[in-house]
Parts: sequence; structure tokens; C-alpha cells
Amino acid sequence: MITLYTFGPDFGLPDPSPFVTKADVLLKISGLPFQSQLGKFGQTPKGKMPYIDDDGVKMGDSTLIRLHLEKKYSIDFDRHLTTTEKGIAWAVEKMLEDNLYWALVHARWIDDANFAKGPANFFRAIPAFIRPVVTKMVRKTVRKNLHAHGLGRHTPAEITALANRATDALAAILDDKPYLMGAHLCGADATAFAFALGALCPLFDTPIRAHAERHANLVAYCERMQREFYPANSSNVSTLRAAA
Ligand SMILES: N[C@@H](CCC(=O)N[C@@H](CS)C(=O)NCC(=O)O)C(=O)O
Repeated sequence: MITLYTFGPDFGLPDPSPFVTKADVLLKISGLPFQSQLGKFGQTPKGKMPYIDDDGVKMGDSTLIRLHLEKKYSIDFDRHLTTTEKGIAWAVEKMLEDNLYWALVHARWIDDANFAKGPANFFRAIPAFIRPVVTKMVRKTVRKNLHAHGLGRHTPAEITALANRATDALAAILDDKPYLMGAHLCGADATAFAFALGALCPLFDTPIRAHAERHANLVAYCERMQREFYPANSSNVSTLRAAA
């Protein structure tokens, strides 16, 4: 039996981490039986969430989880795609994971108002007398990670401009297709949905969200995917529709 380790639903999202949502959707697409549990950082093979335990074999990283499922269970998430489409789908995933992701981290963790509404709540279980110190320390680490990635060296306006190009590209590739690459789901739908939903998250006031909301096809895609994979989250669907 496969267990997916997650942060658990938060921010009105299936998970605050788009990587966790991606892995969750991939597992749902695979049709394999699995369960979800809250993960512990001390037990993650890569020091990050998500990770899975598949009959005693631990695997971290959403993309490595996908490769594991493909290999062990002979699942071809991209079986409906041509070679060119597979290439585009993979490039879209990496654009979202290595570029848009960091802009979302910046919007949620560095902007004080968004931080207070969102990530600050991750620390609520910590005793009040040390909470401010721990919160400040973790936020400093996030700032350092953003700087090391490179995006954190840019001004907020520059970061927004880059993020908007990513959502524009995603919306253009999606166009009026039901799924990212056409009539059928593919592996990159898990990523496209998870990151588009993260960008559109109504909890956070960000210029990235305002820009993404202008892409009616992207909003409608997130609604469809939510209905398909998270039918219980119908209130989120109507929130997105109100935003479109
Ligand atoms: N490449 C990884 C990225 C996962 C990732 O960055 N997870 C974040 C949450 S969104 C995390 O666990 N960060 C904790 C840390 O960096 O210490 C994947 O695809 O799973």
C-alpha cells in the first residue's frame, strides 16, 4: 500500500504545497490504491514534502514519485501524447516548478500581509514564548533560499513580471482544450493544476493572482480539475468562478 505524506489541506487548497497536490493528483490519476497522512520533516528522504512510502520504500520529490510509479507499476501518464507534446508538457512542468513556484513562495512568505494570513499559521502549535523567534528564523531561511535560487534577488515588480509570463504561457498552451495537452489527462496536468490553483488561491492578495484571474480558460480549467479530483472542495470552485 502506498502512503502519501502531506502537509494537509490549508489556505483553502488541497495542500498549501503545490508539489504535494501534484503528487496527490498523480496518484489519483494512476488509479492505484493509496492513503494520505501528515508527514514529518524528520522523516522525509529529501528534507522536503511530499514523500511516499510504498511498501517500505520511501521516495521523496514529486517528480521522482512519478518516475517510481511509472517504473514499478508500468504507468504511462503521457500515453496519449506525441513525442513533441511530451516535450512541451515536461517543459511546462519545469517552468512552473522552478520559476512560478518561487514567485509564489515570495508572495506568500515575504509580503507581510500574506504571510500573516497564511504561512504564519504553520507556527501556531509552537509555544507562544518561542514562536516569534522560530517564525523569524524560518522566514529568514526562506528568504535565503529565494536568494540562492536567484528570484529573490529581483524587485517585487520584476518577480511579478516573470510570474505573469509563466501564467500567460500556461494559459496559451492550455488554450481551449479540456486538459493541458488535449482531450486526455497527462502527467503534466497534475502540475499545471496544482500550480495554477496555487497562483489563484483566493486567500492571498497578489498581483500574480490578479493577472492569472484574467485568464478565464485557466480559471475554468482549475474548476474542472477541482470537480474531478477534489469534488468536496466545491466552495473553492465557486470562489474561483467569482474571481474569473
Ligand atoms: N522538487 C521537490 C520540491 C518540494 C518542495 O519544495 N517542497 C516544499 C514545500 S512546497 C518543502 O517541503 N520545503 C521545505 C524546505 O525546503 O525545507 C518536489 O518536486 O517534490
